[in-house]
Amino acid sequence: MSSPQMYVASTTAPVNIAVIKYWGKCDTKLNLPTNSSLSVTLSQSDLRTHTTAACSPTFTENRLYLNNEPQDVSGARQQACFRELKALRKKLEDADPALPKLSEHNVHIVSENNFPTAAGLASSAAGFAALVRAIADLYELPDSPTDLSRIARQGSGSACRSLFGGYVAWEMGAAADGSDSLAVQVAEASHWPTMRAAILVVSAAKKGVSSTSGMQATVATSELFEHRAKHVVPKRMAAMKKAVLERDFESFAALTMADSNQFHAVCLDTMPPIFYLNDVSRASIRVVEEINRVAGRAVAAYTFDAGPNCVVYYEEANEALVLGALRRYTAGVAGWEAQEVAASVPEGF
Ligand code: 2P0
Repeated sequence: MSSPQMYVASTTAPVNIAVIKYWGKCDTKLNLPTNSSLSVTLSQSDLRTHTTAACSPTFTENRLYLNNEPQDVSGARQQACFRELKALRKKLEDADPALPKLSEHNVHIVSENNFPTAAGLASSAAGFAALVRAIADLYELPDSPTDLSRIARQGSGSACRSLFGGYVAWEMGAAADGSDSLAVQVAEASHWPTMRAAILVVSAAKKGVSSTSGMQATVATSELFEHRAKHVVPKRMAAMKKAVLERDFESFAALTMADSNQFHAVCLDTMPPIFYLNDVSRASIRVVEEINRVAGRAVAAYTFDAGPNCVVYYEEANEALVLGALRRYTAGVAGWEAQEVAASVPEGF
């Protein structure tokens, strides 16, 4: 008797770091955001999730392992991804009866991050993007990254942006069913080949307040948040796209730092307040401000997500200046355990 066939596909997905931040949902089930956002995808050689998806008629349930630990797959987010991808596969099978009926099998997923998980380093973004891409490859789906971004978004909002390299916008959309809330590439990484990012890992510990619960508390309690979503972000999205398309680093830097600061101000305006930055994060802001003051213009831009780790964008020509100053100043900060990752932005994929 021949053993039942197992189908396998592997992929990697990169981390993205937003320069215009996503924070707040108007639909928690579909992960529909209250504002659009824009991110830079970082090099996969430095930060990525590697994921293998397999299916077989012998699998009795869906399973997911992350860094060798079994994960709960009964959550609505994972279920939404499995369901939508299976539905797309089922369409292919209905159109071509010769195709194996993979949509009828359970899937096993094995994922591994090469960076701290849930420490505000966008692990859920790379994680869900890799999960969706791996299953899409397993099912041989012809769908574009933008089509798949609608599914990845339901796993974790920021994951929709990790299906592209380079500079990526998540357009919030207007449809109640989320059909136009998706990621589009603003520019390939190769459009701005001199862009660099350094990550100062202030803490690899798991964050105290998850993004999902933090943003819900913000939506419920912060007035500043409403002003930001309605009156600030739309203008910044347009200005950031222009800065990227024109490779205008000074505008890119000013917008990036202002948006990080406003996101953390909105966190502080939440009741009870959310503190993602710590003393070391604030020290790194001062270092970047000092680098720019001495340079006489913005040559470095800091940004922080839902955690204390600092990402600094700069251009290749200023690498010695920016990394040298960061090393020099941070060496004197008590409690600093920064490991620095110089991560170039990757070629498009
Ligand atoms: C961002 N962050 O744009 C912002 C900036 C954190 C701060 O996207 O609930 O993990 O899974 O949709 O995507 C983190 O939020 O939240 C995030 P869910 P997600 O990158």
